[in-house]
Amino acid sequence: MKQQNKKKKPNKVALIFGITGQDGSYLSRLLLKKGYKVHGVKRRSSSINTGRIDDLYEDLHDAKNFFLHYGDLTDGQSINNLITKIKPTEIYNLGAQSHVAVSFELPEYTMMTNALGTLKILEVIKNASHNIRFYQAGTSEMFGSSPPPQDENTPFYPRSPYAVSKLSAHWLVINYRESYNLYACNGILFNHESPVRGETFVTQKIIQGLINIKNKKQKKLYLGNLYAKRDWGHAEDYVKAMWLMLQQTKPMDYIIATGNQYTVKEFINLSAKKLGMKIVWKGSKLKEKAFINNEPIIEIDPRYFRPTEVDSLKGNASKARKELKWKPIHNIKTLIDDMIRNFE
Ligand code: NDP
Ligand code: GDR
Repeated sequence: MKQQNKKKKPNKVALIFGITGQDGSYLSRLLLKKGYKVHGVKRRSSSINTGRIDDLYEDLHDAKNFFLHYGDLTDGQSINNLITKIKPTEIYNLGAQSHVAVSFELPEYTMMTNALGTLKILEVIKNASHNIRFYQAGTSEMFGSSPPPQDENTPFYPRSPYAVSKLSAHWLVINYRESYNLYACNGILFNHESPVRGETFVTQKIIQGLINIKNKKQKKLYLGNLYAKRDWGHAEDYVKAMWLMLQQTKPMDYIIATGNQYTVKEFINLSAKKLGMKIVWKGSKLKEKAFINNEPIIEIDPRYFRPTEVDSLKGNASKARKELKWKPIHNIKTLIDDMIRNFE
């Protein structure tokens, strides 16, 4: 009788670096739903940094399937200790200094975390006594100035310390896969957003700024390059692709993108329309401004320009659609709706 009442233990154990970030919070939810034990690595910080997963932790306290541990990608010993103790069957490396503009200010830290951090994980996996499948969070930034549409065969031309660090991690994954026969995949994900997107990334900054202006809590929004083109998807769709990559017979690298492209200015226009804000653009270059009732609400601040910009990204995810059967459910409009709904 006792035996019958015993719950079946999940045999899949995931370890997520970057669990406190946007993607970490979506991926945790997905894996828990699939019956995984989910372990996550959080950094020590002076104020609480688990806001995106706190509800999850409380809700699932009784389920005993969700665990947080202190660690850091710059601390090889902590990575070794965690992997040895937890014995994950899958590791997702989403941890990174992920802000492109900040990487110009913190190039060394960005390389240490994003490139060397990945190397440290790969070394532990190489020496582990059991098989571990590995997902590396690669990025469309690695294509940099290679013209769109970008796919798995497009040459890389990174344009920031962030992109260089991610490209270094990308090649480390390939090299460890070929040298040591590891099941390790690079997901080359194009921009993806959500209601829990960091506040300094342009989509969240625009939506938050417009809502604050509408509610008279803020007068103006200052932005940089309005003409950069991005292929924006929804994080909820993109974490499914991460999981799918680790469920195949052979490890491969995949592009994940919507195939649609908008400028930053178009993203503003779509968001303003959804919010019922009638904006009018006037002027050009640094003097370009958006007005409501002749009051300027958006202006350019050159401080937000980057030393080198990535002008145009648009991904071709045909390989993932065909081989992984990956299909996004969101589009730009449902993404914006979702991000706005979060403030209601
Ligand atoms: P976030 O910036 O939201 O999250 C990054 C995560 O990494 C956070 O949990 C952060 O911790 C953690 N982290 C930062 N530095 C370290 C460190 N030294 N040691 C351990 N953890 C660290 O990024 P996203 O969720 O948006 O992205 C996830 C990954 O995917 C990142 O690697 C990013 O570069 C990559 N990527 C993202 C895309 C996107 O459009 N979102 C597109 C393509 C790739 P803390 O919360 O304490 O800061
Ligand atoms: P990105 O995203 O650099 O593509 O990297 P971000 O939202 O920061 O910038 C997108 C584009 O908008 C322009 N821009 C501004 N950007 C910010 N952050 N703030 C502004 O005020 C502003 N004004 C204009 C930028 O110049 C850029 O062209 C994101 C990150 O999530 C990376 O980790 C990830 O790898 C890539 O997406 C794919």
